[in-house]
Amino acid sequence: MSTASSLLLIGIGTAGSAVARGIRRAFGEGLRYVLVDTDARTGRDGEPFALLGGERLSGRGAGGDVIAARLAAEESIDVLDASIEGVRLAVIVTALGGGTGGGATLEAVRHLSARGIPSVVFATMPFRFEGANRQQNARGMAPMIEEAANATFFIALDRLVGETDLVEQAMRQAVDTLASGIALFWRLVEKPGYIRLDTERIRHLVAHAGRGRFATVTVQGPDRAADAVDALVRAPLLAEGSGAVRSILCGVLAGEDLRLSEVARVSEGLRTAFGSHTTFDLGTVNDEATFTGRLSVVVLLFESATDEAADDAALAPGAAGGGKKKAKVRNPLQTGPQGRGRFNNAEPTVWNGEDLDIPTFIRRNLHLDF
Ligand SMILES: Nc1nc2c(ncn2[C@@H]2O[C@H](COP(=O)(O)OP(=O)(O)O)[C@@H](O)[C@H]2O)c(=O)[nH]1
Ligand SMILES: [Mg+2]
Repeated sequence: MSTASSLLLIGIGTAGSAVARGIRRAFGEGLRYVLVDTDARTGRDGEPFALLGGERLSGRGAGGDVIAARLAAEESIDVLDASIEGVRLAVIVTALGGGTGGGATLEAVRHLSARGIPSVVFATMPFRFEGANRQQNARGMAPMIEEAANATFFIALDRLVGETDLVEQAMRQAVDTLASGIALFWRLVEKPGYIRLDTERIRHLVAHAGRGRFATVTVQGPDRAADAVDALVRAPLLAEGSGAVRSILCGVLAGEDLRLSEVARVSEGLRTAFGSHTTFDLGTVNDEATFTGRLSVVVLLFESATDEAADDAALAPGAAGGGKKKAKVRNPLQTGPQGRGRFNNAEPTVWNGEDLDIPTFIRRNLHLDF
């Protein structure tokens, strides 16, 4: 336990696990992670893997059914306990729109929270071409995940990838882009340079962060700091979102050629662009082998909550940690009605005698923190 990282990566579902694998590849050795799925095929030799719903689904997966996945996760989420010893912060990567990513993420977050482990969730939202059911399915889960997690990033795959013709290519590109971005975040925490942002600091920063936006950029050349700022200011993933930015978390990754003036340029540029009244935290990574000549910047923007007073209270010293709840959260994606109407357009499904068009939390009288 003493040598294990206190930062754990959790990939949930098929696509979530693919992204987690990509992060691990991009980061290199030493990243602590576990893959979680209802589908036994996701677990490969030598990989840490936790099977959810072994009894209920026999390792066959949830077949794209969020509710089946969620029930499976409810029953068996304790399997995560074998992977979380000494963990202080969990980063979850998941893909909404299918079954397990959507259904099991909420249970995982709640389980971790109950054990005092805060979660940062990176969740992809389906491509438009995947159809209305998947979109709706994802939008139904997003507010609940946002409410339960400490910090959430909803990443629209359409925005991440842009125009491509081939589905296969779009999917692969999405995994690569997201994985390399999150791997930079990992470097920031695990391979600190002159200005350190370790797990404990990040844990504190994200404890009450709420919904965030996330982007990375890599540039080179004589004006690389200014170019990085320009690119980030124009980044579609940072432009999205409705609320004002409350805090900025920024990592500058470079080789030993990193100049103080470049750090200052990035920091000033981001504050000017995204809000001078924000909390600003910056860390550096000096990785000569990988970064000499190049400059990468990873930016996490967190939006203000609807209730300033509650937000201030939530940020008070000592309030950080798992199990917290922000006072109020808006529908993160502003996508129309919440609650009962959510599955209206889904195909009717009857399973084990239950009408699955009625959301589980209504059928089962579960308490949700809306
Ligand atoms: N980036 C990427 N996304 C995928 C891929 N396959 C599926 N997705 C996305 O992930 C969502 C969930 O699909 P999947 O992972 O198969 O479902 P799950 O295993 O039940 O969680 C889909 O709606 C897509 O938006 C893939 O290969 N790459
Ligand atoms: Mg799957």
